[in-house]
Amino acid sequence: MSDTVRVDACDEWSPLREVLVGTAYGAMFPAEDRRMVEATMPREHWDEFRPGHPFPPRIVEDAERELQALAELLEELGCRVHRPRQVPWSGLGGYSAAMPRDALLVMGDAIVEASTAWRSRRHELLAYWPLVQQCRRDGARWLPSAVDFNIDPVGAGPPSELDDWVIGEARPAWDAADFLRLGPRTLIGQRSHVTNRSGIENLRARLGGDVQVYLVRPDDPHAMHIDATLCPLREGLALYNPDRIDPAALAGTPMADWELVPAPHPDPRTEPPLYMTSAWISMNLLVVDGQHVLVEAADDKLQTLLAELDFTPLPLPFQNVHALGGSFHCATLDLHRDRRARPS
Ligand code: DAV
Repeated sequence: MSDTVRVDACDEWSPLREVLVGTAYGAMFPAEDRRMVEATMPREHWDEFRPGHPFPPRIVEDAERELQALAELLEELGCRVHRPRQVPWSGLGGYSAAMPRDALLVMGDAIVEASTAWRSRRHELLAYWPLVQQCRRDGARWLPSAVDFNIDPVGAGPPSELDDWVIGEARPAWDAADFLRLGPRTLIGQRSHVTNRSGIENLRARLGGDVQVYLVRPDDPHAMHIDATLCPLREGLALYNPDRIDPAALAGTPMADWELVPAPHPDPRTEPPLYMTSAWISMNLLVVDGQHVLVEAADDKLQTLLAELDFTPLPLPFQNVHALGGSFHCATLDLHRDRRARPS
């Protein structure tokens, strides 16, 4: 295999060839403004989000084992796997490099740095920088964020901008996980507590006029990231979150004529705690190719549904990664999906 990193991915389902898998190393509770925490995080865990507070070491260790097992499984399936550099987040007021999906968006041959709203994420690129440099050397386009991460967009803006969202327009803000790729010229995304209007304009401007960014408005007062609301499985087929979105809300987008299947309601659970997400993190799946889909080992209903839809679910324990804020989609970043390959 050549050492060259290939960056070329413009959907969520073509056969995955090269991928970044996050690391739990050094994960800290992100000490964001209390208003941001209250807008986006589960109420029973609000007090965990304070400066200098690491996630429980046992959860971090177990999450790292789960991520390592994911990396090994993807390698067995023929993917080349990269891992982030280990960064001591405690000294940087940082969060983690467990969720590379939020910080970087790969669209075609471009890697776009998100203008993350959370100030705890302002140094996150340190973890991905060696890989980004290698990608640039090997021909990928690098589109850095030009915004000043020191400006905190929380609460800053006229009240009209803050009606629904905790951030205003003090600077552009967007997280990559508020967008999904549907083809070489198509993204679908949402405004949220971490993505503002100027952030969407900033993303559009950096991608250039060829790429259309369609917006949907899920019914989710805590909206932060779209990847537990919609989950494309293949061209023309997606799971949707029946608590958050009515398929009618996709009118006017390229998903309007897709087959949309409601994801099964997740079973409630308490251990390890879901500090940062709802139980709908269950539908944050990673499609490996036209056949294989990664799904949490305990999510039986989802595995049954995927089998009914003619996929082969690949069950893997991942609940400690869930405790850090995401599942298989959040914890990975596709670098290369082979659009020309026939689904295996
Ligand atoms: O509860 O909807 C979504 C995914 C986090 N990256 C939630 C969390």
